[in-house]
Amino acid sequence: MGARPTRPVTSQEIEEFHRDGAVLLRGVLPEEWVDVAREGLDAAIEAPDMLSGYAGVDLRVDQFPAARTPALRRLIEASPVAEIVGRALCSPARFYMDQLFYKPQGETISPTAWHQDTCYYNVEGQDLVRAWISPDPVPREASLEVVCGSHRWSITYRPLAGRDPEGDGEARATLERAETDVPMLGADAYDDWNYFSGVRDMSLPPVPDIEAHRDFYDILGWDYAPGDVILFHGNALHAALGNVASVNPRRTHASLWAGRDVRYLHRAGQLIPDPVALYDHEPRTGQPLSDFPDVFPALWAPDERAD
Ligand SMILES: O=C(O)CCC(=O)C(=O)O
Repeated sequence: MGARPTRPVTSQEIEEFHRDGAVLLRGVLPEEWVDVAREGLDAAIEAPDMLSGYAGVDLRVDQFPAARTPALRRLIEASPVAEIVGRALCSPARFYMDQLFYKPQGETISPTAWHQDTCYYNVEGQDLVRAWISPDPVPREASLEVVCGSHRWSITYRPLAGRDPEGDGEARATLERAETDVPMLGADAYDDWNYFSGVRDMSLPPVPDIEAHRDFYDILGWDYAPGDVILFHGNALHAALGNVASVNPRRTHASLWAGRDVRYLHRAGQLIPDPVALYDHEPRTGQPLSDFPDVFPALWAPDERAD
């Protein structure tokens, strides 16, 4: 069993998460775990690997940083994050993968484009949730935003981060650079994978231009303080504001968790590779993630028996 949250997640907060697709849980992560997050993020930022890349000017994104960073592994396996997620889902919390987002301090902190997470992975289901934490204070104008209720629109959008490489020269240049500059094909399992594969499924609709029509949408956002956890649904459209000065870096750890109904779905386009250990299982579309407990362990369950 992991460490306990500073305080219980309330039934109102759980209701808010399911209704809106996102909730800010104030002060649920004990300070010692904020320190572990900081230690892990700093270590991972110092040591990029073949899946580290840039999703914009000064926006570094790493995939699976906990797999190579002991402090982040501890955060996943022993911190209260699994319980917090499980309580929100009312389900066992199965760890799927994690990412880090690093934006250095400076005159203009990078924004993150509007996107939805589910379409980046070979999974589908209603019980997918992100736990977003930072050891840094993040004011509303540089923090995460979510389109309220968008997790219930039943639409899977096309990656990449809402930008269409067919019509967007900047996005295409980023992808081409990623293909040539980033030596990401280290693990055999990733030999067939590259960033272009994620945008090949042109049957998916592009993300609407939310930024240009902000007044039309109900956009949630918060002033974030270390110790808070933002939970948001895998199908929810989200982004982060930027283009403001920041005196501190914005180091973020975002872990993705699956509840009972999440299944493997082999997508025509996949921007983020499967966890490397999954390749040995040759998963089939429709298989529940609980078929692969060694790859996706249930780290918390409502009755304390990890199923
Ligand atoms: O922190 C950010 O800027 C983006 C986070 C994000 O897209 C995610 O956690 O899925």
